[in-house]
Amino acid sequence: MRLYDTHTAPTPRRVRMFIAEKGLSIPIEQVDIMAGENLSDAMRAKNPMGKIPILELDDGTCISESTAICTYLEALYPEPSLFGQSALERGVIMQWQQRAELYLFNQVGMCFQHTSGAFKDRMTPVPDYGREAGINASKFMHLLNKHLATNTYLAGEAYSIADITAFCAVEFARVVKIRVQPEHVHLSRWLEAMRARPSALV
Ligand SMILES: N[C@@H](CCC(=O)N[C@@H](CS)C(=O)NCC(=O)O)C(=O)O
Repeated sequence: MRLYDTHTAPTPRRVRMFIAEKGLSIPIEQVDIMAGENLSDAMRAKNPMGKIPILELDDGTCISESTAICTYLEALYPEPSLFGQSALERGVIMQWQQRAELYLFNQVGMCFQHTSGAFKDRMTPVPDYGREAGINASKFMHLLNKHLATNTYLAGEAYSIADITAFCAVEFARVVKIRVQPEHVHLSRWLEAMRARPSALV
């Protein structure tokens, strides 16, 4: 097994953190997305979407989409569970995973891509769209702060993949100057707890 990774990018970080939380050791190959290495014919043969991360299995099968990679690893290595075990746990965790991905992670990503022009060699930035996405991300951070007033982690008492997704989004949001606000005491408490985990350093 091998993970194609870009160390500075937030999506592959989600998979690196997941691997660290599982206590796994998977060889990593760096791909320079700023230089467009992810867009080569060889990389597109592994992921036609031209995105990183990609998990390549020993038989050459490639799995991309970070949640799909984590789903595969969870099935192979169920402990510690990061997707939940009971039907209720799985449902609640996936609910927060989807919320964190759609309303926070993707919004931060769109804000970055459309306001920075970092990928203008491969897309047409629409700055107004990027700014709107940034506003959406900020709104979700307010919602998350309220939710974390009565929940240790996103899905309740158990740390899960939803925390990893939200954490990588909040950390990357600083690049587009979206920050946890002083009044976000609950979000700050959660953020510090996330930063204290060894997986935050990979
Ligand atoms: N939905 C995909 C998103 C992957 C993605 O957008 N990766 C970014 C890095 S954070 C990328 O490879 N960007 C390079 C490009 O767009 O050319 C996933 O969850 O894996």
